[in-house]
Parts: sequence; C-alpha cells; structure tokens
Amino acid sequence: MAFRDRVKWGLAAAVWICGIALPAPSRQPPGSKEQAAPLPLEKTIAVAADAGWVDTAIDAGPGEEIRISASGEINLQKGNPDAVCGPDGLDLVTGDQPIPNVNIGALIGKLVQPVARRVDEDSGIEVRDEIFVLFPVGSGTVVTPPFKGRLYLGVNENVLKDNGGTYAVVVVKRPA
Ligand SMILES: [Ca+2]
Repeated sequence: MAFRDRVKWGLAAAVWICGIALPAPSRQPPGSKEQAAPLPLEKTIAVAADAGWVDTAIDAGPGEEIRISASGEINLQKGNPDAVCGPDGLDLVTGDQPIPNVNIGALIGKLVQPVARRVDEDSGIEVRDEIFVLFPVGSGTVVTPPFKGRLYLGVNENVLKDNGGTYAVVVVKRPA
C-alpha cells in the first residue's frame, strides 16, 4: 500500500514538473507593470474515448472561470460507423450514461473535492470519500466552480473499453 502511494505521488510530481517545463508564452515585455493581473492558465488536454476520467491537473474554485472547448472525433464502438461522434455526442440519450439527459458520447466534466481517505478494514482497499459535480461540456462551455476542486474530463458513456479516438480539449482558467 505504502509503495503504491509513493508511486502515485511520484507520478503526480512528474506531471507538475512537465507542466512547469513547458514554454510559457510571454505576453508582456520584461519590466512592464501594466498587467498586474495573473495571466489565464491555458492547457491542451487529450481525452481518449477509452480512458475514463482524465485528470486535467487543473484546480479551480469559486471566483474563477473555466472555459472549455473541444474538437475531434471518437467512436463509441470500434468498427461501427454509426457510433462515430464529435464532442456534442450522438443525437441519442439512453438514460444509461453518467449524465442521463445528455447525449451519449458527449464530452463531460467532473469537479472533484476529496474529503477523506480511509482503508476498508475488510477488503484492505483504499476508499476515497469525495464530493463532486458532473456537468456537460460538449464542443464548448463556461463553468464557474461551485466549490474548490480538481477538474476531470471524460466521455458520457459507461462502456468505454470498446471506444476509439480522442477529443482535443483546450481549457482556460482565469478569474471570473
Ligand atoms: Ca462504447
């Protein structure tokens, strides 16, 4: 258990290091004091259709605004040309997807705030208690987080392992 935890933290640290190492666009000349407000954070994230929830490594909370736009095409059932869709999903609502009233295959988001971690005494499995909110994204949306949390992105479908393709998603976070 302890080793697994260390590995997880190690991966998380590596992601942050990559994020810092990326060249950041400089939009103001050195020494300029006109733009004191923090620059918006912008990130491009690949959401593979078979990946489940993808951690954007973006934390946000009240007072901030998250703009999300998406493009690309996925297949909800490899080999079936009728199951190809874009970020708005297929024009089909089955009621058996993470957000029941949103098109199957659409890009969706989840804001997660961890509450506690505990180990189940019987199974030995680590259980994470969390509060979260799901919201539709589609090809684009603007979200004002109701609480502080981590942003995840995924596909509005429950059977993911037969999926193919990837959505390209751009997330911009700035003060609301
Ligand atoms: Ca599927």
